[in-house]
Amino acid sequence: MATTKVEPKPVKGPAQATRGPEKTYDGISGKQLIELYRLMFLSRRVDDREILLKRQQKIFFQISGAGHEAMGVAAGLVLKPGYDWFYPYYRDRALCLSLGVTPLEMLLQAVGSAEDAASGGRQMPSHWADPKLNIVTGSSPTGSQLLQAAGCAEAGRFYAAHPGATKKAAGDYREFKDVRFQGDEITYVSCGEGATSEGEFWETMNTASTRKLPLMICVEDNEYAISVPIEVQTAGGNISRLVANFPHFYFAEFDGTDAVASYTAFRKAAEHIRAGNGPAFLHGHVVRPYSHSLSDDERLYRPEAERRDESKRDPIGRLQMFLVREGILDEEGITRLEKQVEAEVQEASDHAVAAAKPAPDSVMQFIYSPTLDPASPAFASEPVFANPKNQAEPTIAAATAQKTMADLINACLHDEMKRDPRILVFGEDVADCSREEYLQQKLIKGKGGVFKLTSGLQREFGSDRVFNSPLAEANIVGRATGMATRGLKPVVEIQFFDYIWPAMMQLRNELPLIRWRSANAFSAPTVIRVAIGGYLTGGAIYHSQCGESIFTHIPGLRVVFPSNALDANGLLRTAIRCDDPVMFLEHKRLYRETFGRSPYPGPEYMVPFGKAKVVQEGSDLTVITYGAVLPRALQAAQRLQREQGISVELIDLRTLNPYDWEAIANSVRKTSRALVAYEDTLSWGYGAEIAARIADELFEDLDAPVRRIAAKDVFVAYQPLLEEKILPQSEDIERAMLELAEF
Ligand SMILES: Cc1ncc(C[n+]2csc(CCOP(=O)(O)OP(=O)(O)O)c2C)c(N)n1
Repeated sequence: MATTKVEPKPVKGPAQATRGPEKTYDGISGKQLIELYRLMFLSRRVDDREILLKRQQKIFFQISGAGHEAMGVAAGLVLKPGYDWFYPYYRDRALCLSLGVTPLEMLLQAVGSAEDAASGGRQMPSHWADPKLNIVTGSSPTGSQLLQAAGCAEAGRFYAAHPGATKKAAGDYREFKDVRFQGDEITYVSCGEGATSEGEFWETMNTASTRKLPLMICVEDNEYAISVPIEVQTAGGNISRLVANFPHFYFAEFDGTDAVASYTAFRKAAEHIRAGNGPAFLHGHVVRPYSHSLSDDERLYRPEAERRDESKRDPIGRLQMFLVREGILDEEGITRLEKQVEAEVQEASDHAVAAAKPAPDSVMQFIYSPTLDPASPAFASEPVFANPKNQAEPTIAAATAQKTMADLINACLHDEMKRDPRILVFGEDVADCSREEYLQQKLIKGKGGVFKLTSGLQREFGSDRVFNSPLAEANIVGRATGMATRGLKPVVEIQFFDYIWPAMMQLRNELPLIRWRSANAFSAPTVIRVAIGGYLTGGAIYHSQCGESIFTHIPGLRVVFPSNALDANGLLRTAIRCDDPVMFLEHKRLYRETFGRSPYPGPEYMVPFGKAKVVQEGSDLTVITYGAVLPRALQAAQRLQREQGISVELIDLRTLNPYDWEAIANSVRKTSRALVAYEDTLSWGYGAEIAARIADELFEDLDAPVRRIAAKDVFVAYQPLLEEKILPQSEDIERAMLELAEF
């Protein structure tokens, strides 16, 4: 159902006679002002209707856009749906109505209907999404949208500079991505003044400024974040004052309850951005007449007098008075318009309340791509090692040389970047050299990552595709998410697993959820390479951590953990070509290990996800492991075989989500004994889940308890003697194997 536009008759009277029909208000015509008023009133009425429905228990949550309407319609008048991109805050109902979201669509989300195109009943009301209008699925964390919007703005800029990258290609994620860009499009993102206290807000300001992004950051300041007032939130009580020195911005601070003043600010900001001058920061002062949400009662912390004073600034009352005063619309016209809006909302509400509810069985849909399954045979290919006989003499050695895991990850990145112009690599220190001229003048060799895994990528593919990020992990993951939403394939690096935590909001609540929470309307397939693990003799507490189970616990995120060079190459290629977010864990100790080296397997080698490798067949017990424990377990198994004649079947999981249950079950059915070996702390670690499932589903097949061997429940200490005691060593694994075999 489309919103019906009313055409109220403008009042005829002295005001119009003297000013004439052409009078405009900073370029807005009387007719446009009437339409703005209609949208604002419609927005308020949809809020009121939701409040009624909540009281009738027909919807389950309500948060209003009341008091913010003038800024919303002003932005809507300036920006273009389906052309510009939008990351609206939950109070942006009026903006979304202006862009073309209908009252029915809003109410379908409120009732949680199957017909809710924004989320299929998965998200609360006011969590906007519409792929046709370029309104990107939003969430509830107050600041995470900002960094994603920065990434979205960067993507548009990238496509404008590299239009060839937009072309579709068969056989990988690109097949499912329609990429659109305009060249001068703006990305709009908004938040409340409370959300400006989040680090992600400041990270976004920083990146918008350093990269001169076409980003419009809009702060809707109603002076309260639930019950916390502005003076507690913002030093000095005014966010505009604090951000005023960020270079390249257009700044405006204005009365956000005044539709014309708001329009002026948005119009000028859009001109600045479309001209390529950089981002804009728009700070509008608004009001919040309806408490924070229906779960809040502001009378508990705001006295009557303050609320009464604020009500005088209600944007709807203000515009109504303006229309009458200027002779644009009389009382009768206003009444007629409002009646039409009421009827429209009533009709939408009746429809929404009767609309189909989602099928409970649909809950598992769209956690991952429904069209591209990285566990399928499409992602299985054989390595093509160079045949020394076919090689010219000097290259024989190079082609057949045993390469390290670091070499083959680097080779995969080179191959894939060559194949796919949409791949962007960024992170801390990943570039060869941010100061390009040093590279050009051949003054330096280049860095290419603290472990050199990205070495030479910037040199080969340029600084638009390979660049350093600021030292801010949320910045890396948040921007990558925004870029991936626009069809790019960011392959980003988190320098040390130990420092991934600033990105946790993005990793837990955003990236892996984009597809599910939008019922497949959006997706953000990103690869996050993370250097992980200990056994470093000196790595200590903050350079040795594991913790993979924290990420396998996140629905929507694939987790990969290779143990050798060949697997790392093939699994990384699968990670890049698939259409899901992937966390690619690279064990630092394995980067340059002699164990598990391999010749280069060619540019098409892929290992499917969820397919374990039986590293050694055996009959007495099964050991399930992955990562750097694999070579230690192999050593232990070989010793046991030699010295005690015990035959161990050793399984390398290779990917942790999905994981190969079939391989585990087949082996345990054969050996009747299972040991899960992992490097992370024992309790609540990844192996606990595997052990629980074996105990549950293979109980009848077992001749012994399911055992685990892992690190002690403590952080890894610096002194090698302590580290050795804390992490599971080959001898510990051997002892655990022996005990289990003898049980
Ligand atoms: C990261 C995060 N912390 C806490 C919350 C709970 N919460 C929801 S809205 C809100 C206040 C937001 O205030 P502000 O940004 O000023 O926007 P307003 O609601 O006033 O428009 C809080 C604390 C949340 N959603 N996200």
